[in-house]
Amino acid sequence: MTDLFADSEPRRIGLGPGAVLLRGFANDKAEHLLEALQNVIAVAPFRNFVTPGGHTMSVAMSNCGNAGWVSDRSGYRYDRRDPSTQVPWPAMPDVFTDVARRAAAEAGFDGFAPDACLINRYEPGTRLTLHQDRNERNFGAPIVSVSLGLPAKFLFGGLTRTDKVLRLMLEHGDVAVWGGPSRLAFHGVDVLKDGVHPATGRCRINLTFREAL
Ligand code: MD3
Ligand code: FE
Repeated sequence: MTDLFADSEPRRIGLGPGAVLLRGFANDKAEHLLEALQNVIAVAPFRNFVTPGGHTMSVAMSNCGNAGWVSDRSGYRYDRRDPSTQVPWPAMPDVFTDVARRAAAEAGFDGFAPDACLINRYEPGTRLTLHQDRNERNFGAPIVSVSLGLPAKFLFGGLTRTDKVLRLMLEHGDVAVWGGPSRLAFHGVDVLKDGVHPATGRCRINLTFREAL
């Protein structure tokens, strides 16, 4: 019997200390994730936050869970409510929590209990500049990210802004776990190339799960 995948790329790729990429981990749940996402977005639509510096972010964002990441002229923070309506963020769908917990466990982080999911929508031409995620309460917990739709070039740096940056493509169904010393690494997403994906159309969706509160 010929094994078509015998020499293919590994499904599990170590990216750094505590950082693991699980290629295609969410493939079989992608449709279910996107269906649940529609219900979240119906209550808390995508919007472009303004940074403390006064720039409007090109990536459109929403949240679900007990807390959501928000930004305005006064700073970045987690808030239990959507600032545009003052209504609590929609609950995290079970399929979201399930994928995040299983991926974290696969990477060696048992008991991951995300209370916040930031939802990023990239359209062609949008990008996320190099940054650290440091608004969460507990840096001991990892961040789990799920990529859906169009592929993007992800930039993974070190603990200082000027460290050399690893570039890799994140594709539909890929899940990455960022824990341990990699939890505070600089990272970003290069300008999204135009395209159409059967699952999402002309965009990329990224879910990031956090223990924020
Ligand atoms: C490495 N999102 O929402 S996900 C973010 O693709 C964010 O939308 C990107 O950066 C996106 O803050 C990247 C991968 C990721 C997320 C968090 C990390 C990588 C990380 C935190 C620490 C180190
Ligand atoms: Fe980030």
